Amino acid sequence: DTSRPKLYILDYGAGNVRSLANSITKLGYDFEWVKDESDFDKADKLLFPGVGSFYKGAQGLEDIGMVAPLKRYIQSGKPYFGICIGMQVLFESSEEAPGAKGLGIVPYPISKFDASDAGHGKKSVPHMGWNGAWRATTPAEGESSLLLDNEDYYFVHSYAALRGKGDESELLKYAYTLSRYGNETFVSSIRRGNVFATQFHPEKSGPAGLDLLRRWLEAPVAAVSAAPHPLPDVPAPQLISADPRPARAQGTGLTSRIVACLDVRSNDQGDLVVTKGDQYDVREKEDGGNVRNLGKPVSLASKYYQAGADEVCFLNITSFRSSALQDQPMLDVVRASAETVFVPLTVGGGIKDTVDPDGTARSALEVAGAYFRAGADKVSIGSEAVINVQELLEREARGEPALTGKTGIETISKAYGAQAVVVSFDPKRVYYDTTVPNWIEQVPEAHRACLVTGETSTTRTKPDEQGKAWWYQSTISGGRDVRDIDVIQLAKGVERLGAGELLINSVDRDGSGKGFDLDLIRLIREAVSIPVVASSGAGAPADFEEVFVKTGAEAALAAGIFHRDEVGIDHVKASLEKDGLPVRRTAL
Ligand code: 1PR
Repeated sequence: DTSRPKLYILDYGAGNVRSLANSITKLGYDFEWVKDESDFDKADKLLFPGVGSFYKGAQGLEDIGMVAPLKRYIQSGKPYFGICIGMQVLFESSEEAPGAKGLGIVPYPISKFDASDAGHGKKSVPHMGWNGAWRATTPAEGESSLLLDNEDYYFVHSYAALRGKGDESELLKYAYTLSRYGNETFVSSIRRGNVFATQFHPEKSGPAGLDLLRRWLEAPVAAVSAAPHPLPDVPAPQLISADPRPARAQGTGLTSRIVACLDVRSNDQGDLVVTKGDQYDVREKEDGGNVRNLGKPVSLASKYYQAGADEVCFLNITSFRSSALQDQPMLDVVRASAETVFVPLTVGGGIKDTVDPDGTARSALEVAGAYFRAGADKVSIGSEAVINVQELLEREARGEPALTGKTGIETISKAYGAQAVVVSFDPKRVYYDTTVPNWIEQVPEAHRACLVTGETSTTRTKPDEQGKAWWYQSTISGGRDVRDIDVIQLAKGVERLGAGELLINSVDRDGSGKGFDLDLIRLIREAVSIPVVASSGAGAPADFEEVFVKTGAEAALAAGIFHRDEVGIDHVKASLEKDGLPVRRTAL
């Protein structure tokens, strides 16, 4: 169709641009990737989905010689839509990369969120999850709206156009929406002339995000174009309100995030199936001990997206036995899921340095890269993280530099950003009988910070835990081996290595339906300033409320209750909303 505007996407190879491509295709549009300078002349509309870091964005563009052509494109007045880093590069500079220069279209700096946030509860950085975006200024007459005020969008970033960091007069001319994270307000999208850009990811924001993309794509080119820059000077507009979030005055602004998890492994016939264990045992007690089969990974992922999951997580639970890059079926599962799931996708299992059966060495970074290109937004690292932190602590004890820059966490975090690296914990309780005199002496000194004594916190398990105390030991290979390192050591260690989120399972609670291990989640949440996903043990909607309220976890994950259709995601969200916790609305 020659009458249709020619749409181009600019990619500098930094991360998951597959999702944007998938959402454009889903909306029925064709596009081309920008290959060289001449494509900027051919483009009628341009999308720039920046992922990674400001440095990667600015430097990545520089490396492929695209800085000047991109600037010319924007100044020509043709429509531009930047996403995340694709918004930030329009600014002058970023605290994230002091030497790197942005395009300077918006003369204002990008700054880091303050994790120490006063007065709104502890706030983790990155700002990761679903938050609102409210119109900053009164719409001009006849203006076509690109987004709706009462929707939530998916954000994942540590830096933003925070208010109060410089002369705002130019910033406010661009500010389209404001959002708030804890006590900090930032410009979450800009729109002026031909320039539109969002800090959040519309391609990961479910139906609301697709709707926004559709509006921009549908708008006739003339309606979203401008005369060549510089744009005519206008007085800085008045903000509608200094507080963009009147309805969510409490809390950080993020919704309580619900994650659906699919443990995937091949069954004895060699097919990938979604399975689910009890305390990590996935074989049927009867039925010849077959691997429990709960359905097909791609169709279940899509079902949970439709049902309103805020995120979908795949854990390839047996991949530590083989090389992930040889595991094409898992890559296929991610690729196919990314075509129908427009919320973040996490993939775990086997993300580590490996050697293919033919002897080719593969770094963790390469393995992760293959998943990102297939459509994953985050990778989750389990066993390898425990080993890395153990080695880190040993080096430190010997007085050597703690960080080598060589671990998977470090290399992936550097290349794709901390937000793309999740560490998955599989801790096991180590029990002590507190009725034995001097029992405390049996507890290794190093692990006493992680000791829980007295009553356990979930209402339903109290009777089981009388007379016991315990700490949480790290395990590897899906709980098969234990390591002499506790979860606090692990949490602090992986945070230093550059992890951006922690997924906290529990071998004791997995599949039990007894509720999340609140002591465990609380200990870890207090030890770090990155987001925490609570996992293992969800049995009823009330368990989710309990874990959010009592631990401050940013997200809660469940598997069994969703797979067995015992409790629906909508059910969990309705129950949270009834209790006054903010949730992303899920009507599709
Ligand atoms: O070590 O980097 O190769 O990663 C392996 C990954 O596989 C780890 O993230 C590890 O947690 C996971 N894993 C390994 N073995 C098992 C197993 O079950 N035998 N599954 C396993 C972990 C825990 C969660 C589960 C929640 C919620 N299962 O994935 O979804 O416990 O379940 P529930 O709501 O039913 O209680 P590496």
